[in-house]
Amino acid sequence: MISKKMEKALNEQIGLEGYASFLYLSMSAWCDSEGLKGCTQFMRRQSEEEQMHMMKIFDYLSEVGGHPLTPAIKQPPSKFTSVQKLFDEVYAHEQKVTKSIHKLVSLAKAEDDYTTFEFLQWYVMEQREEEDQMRTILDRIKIIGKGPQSLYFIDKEIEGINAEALANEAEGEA
Ligand code: OFO
Repeated sequence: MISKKMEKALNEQIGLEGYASFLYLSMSAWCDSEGLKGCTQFMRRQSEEEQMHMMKIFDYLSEVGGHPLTPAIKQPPSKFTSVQKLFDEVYAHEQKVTKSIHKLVSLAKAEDDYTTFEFLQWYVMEQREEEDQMRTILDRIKIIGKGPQSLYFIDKEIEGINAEALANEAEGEA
């Protein structure tokens, strides 16, 4: 049986993952309106991934005798000033999620809740990968620079990163 404190903290995490899913969905719509096909697909896949992260905690809470709550999600921004700023925001959000996961790990440790501690390890790894991916994207945006066709090349780059992520996922499922 999970403690009330841990249950509350995991429910808050459900809200954070849900917000990330909506934020990335909103970003995909903005990318689409800018004609950035690769970025649209990338953000759409990220949104679905965050939805899966949310559901994983939702199901875990039920499994351990807790009560998962459907979160109230505030409307994310729908306008972004540039692709670089958009990815800056994604990176900042992922860093916030990482901090929150680490706090959950500390709580699980403090409560000697080894089941939740073990469950959270997947998220620790996932966040490391996500942050690494966002740093790679931001580095490449910087390298491409601000030339006349930079948006075209950035979009192509993100399309490639997305295809790679999809292939890795398919490999993981095989
Ligand atoms: Fe689930 O927040 Fe990142 O991946």
